[in-house]
Amino acid sequence: NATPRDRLRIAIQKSGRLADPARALLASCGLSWRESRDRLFCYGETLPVDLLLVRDDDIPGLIADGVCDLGVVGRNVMTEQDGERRAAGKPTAYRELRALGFGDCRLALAVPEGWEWKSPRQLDGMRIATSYPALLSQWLADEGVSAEVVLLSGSVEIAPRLGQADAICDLVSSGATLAANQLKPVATLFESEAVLAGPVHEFDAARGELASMLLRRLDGALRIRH
Ligand code: PRT
Ligand code: ZN
Repeated sequence: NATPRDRLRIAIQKSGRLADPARALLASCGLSWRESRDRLFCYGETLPVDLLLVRDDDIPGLIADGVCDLGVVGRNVMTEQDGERRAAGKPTAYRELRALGFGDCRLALAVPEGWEWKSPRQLDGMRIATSYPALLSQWLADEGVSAEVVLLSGSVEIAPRLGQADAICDLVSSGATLAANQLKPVATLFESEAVLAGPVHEFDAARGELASMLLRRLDGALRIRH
């Protein structure tokens, strides 16, 4: 699919929670870049490793299509999109190479504060709003619950107050957003952090050597941090 390249291309989030820590981590591996004027592409100076600055949701697809070789993305996004690919009959196209130790959060099921929570079976016949339909559907199936998944791309936490859903399934870190919306977490579906993602297949020779060197440096940088 992609044209042969002897440079490695890494996709990271352009702006958002993972943007600065991703850059800082890669810089601590000895990489530096000359930024292009549109700030979408950063040309690697010390090593032939370039950055593509994108929305986090685009990162797994860029790896699947071979447009990028590696990406820094939330495990939540990677696993959700893998689930959506499988549901569409497509093969797995990317895998987690390293956990990076930042961007920690969990995907949680939350219900109105007034509910007395006993078990997932309480959700039978209910509507649950989420931006993570594949992860939620898998969990519901595992728990033997039949509920309606309401897909929302944002502002999931206000869905119960708007009458769009009875419960929600969303990312939580401090829990302040849930509390502000009179919701309480009752189950954790998935633990997440930022990961380095790569393709399931091996790289060709030139990029393979670059990728191995980068992983060695990354392991060194991660060891110092922990
Ligand atoms: O523009 P782009 O699409 O790239 O950005 P985005 O808005 O989709 O992503 P962004 O920057 O919000 O999040 C990027 C990644 O950070 C996520 O995919 C997660 O892997 C990770 N992350 C870590 C989080 C959180 N913590 C988090 N708390 N992502 C989102 N949240 C949101 C959550 O959805 C909820 O609205 O923060 C709110 C809850 O936070 P608390 O602290 O109130 O519990
Ligand atoms: Zn996003």
